[in-house]
Amino acid sequence: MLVGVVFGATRPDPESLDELAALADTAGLAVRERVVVRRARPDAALFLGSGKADEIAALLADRAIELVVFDQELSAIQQRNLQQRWGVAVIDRTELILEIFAQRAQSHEGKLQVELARLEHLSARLVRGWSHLERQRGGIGVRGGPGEKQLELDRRMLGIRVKRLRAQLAQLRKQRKTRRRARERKPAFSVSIVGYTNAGKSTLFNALTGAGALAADQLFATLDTLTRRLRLPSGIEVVISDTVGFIRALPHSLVEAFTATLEETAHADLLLHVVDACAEDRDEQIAQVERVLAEIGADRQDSILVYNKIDRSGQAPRIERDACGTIARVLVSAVTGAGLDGLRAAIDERASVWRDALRGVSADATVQAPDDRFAGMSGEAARVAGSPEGDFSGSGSPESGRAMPVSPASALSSSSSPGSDSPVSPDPQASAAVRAA
Ligand SMILES: Nc1nc2c(ncn2[C@@H]2O[C@H](COP(=O)(O)OP(=O)(O)OP(=O)(O)O)[C@@H](O)[C@H]2O)c(=O)[nH]1
Ligand SMILES: [Mg+2]
Repeated sequence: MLVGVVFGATRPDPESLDELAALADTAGLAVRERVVVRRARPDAALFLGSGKADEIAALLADRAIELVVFDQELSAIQQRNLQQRWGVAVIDRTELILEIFAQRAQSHEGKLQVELARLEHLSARLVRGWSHLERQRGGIGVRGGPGEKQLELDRRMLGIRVKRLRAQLAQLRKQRKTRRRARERKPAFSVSIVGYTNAGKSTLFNALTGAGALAADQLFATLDTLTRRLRLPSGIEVVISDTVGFIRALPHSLVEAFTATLEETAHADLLLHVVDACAEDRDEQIAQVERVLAEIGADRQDSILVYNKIDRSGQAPRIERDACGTIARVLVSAVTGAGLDGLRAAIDERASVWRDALRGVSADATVQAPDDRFAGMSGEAARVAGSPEGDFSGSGSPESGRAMPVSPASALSSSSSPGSDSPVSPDPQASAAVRAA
């Protein structure tokens, strides 16, 4: 059973549960009933009123329903109370999405990310349940008790596991960064396909690259980023990636857990924001995607809106430019192929601008790239990246020459350790040079 609660004067509309129903379907659940109720505000104990809760209880028994999914987020207490009252499992939208991600995760990294998101979600609820107990305990005036001990234990175990997962993900992230650096040494224009779930990203990716990425009429069909090379009409070769879809109120723990994978998106030279042109809440979907992009730091990227599925809306393929003549929107159908030549030309146009800018940079030997691109690079790599060699050796002062291999952080911590008389302790001048570097 799907349950939605609308607050205030909004009229209850069963169609507001369409997306939740699609999510439930994706998770492999069969939806028997939809219930939408109106309330002035959520009830602290039950989320809905007790009269309504009893009505639902009767319906649950009558139709032998085993699971209730709420469209809104429930507190741990509301969830527990409802489960006890109804005798069936009760979850909310966030938990349903987490469940889908858990079913879908394929790669090692994807699995770690989903587990982390689940644990984060769980520990947030434990903390909430905990503060509730604390308030009770204050009234009774007794410290401790079995409930408290168990919670404390659970919380500690969760904390340990979360820490371990974070460390593993950080390691993977480092490897990813190294790979990205290697790519940057032989730079290729990178394109990321982003958009609301089910907008047709994978279908478009396949149509452009001939790859066999899974495309299905399901939410979150894609979880792992897939990357292919694509040669454009002008001969420029670009790297293009299909990514996980976004959704309204994407659980924050998921966005956080997936930041590492989404980071690739944040580094792309161009975003193709795919939009289902026929979706009823199309503009809302665009806004939601933009919100998540901002959250992962990818909102300042160069982007093109790709209105997909025009075979359904009956529009003709076309390219639209803004007042400055920059391509802003391309209308296509990934299924029929209409407008795809235009899209390729649009990517080509952006990639050409990028290539010309890059040529300008490599022609100008005095241009300096941002510092972090050189961190940990050998002199050889730094040269390849187009840096003036003199910055790293030879012409610098003896202090700065000696100081280079020391990272600023380690130099600072060793010089600040009290009573350190170690012979390698850097002299103030050298560490100042490090700090300056
Ligand atoms: N009519 C029509 N359907 C399309 C078009 N592009 C994609 N679809 C359909 O839309 C559904 C979703 O397509 P996907 O490519 O899996 O969408 P996605 O954005 O990758 O979705 P997720 O990975 O689940 O976030 C599939 O049933 C596709 O066949 C199109 O241009 N026209
Ligand atoms: Mg997909």
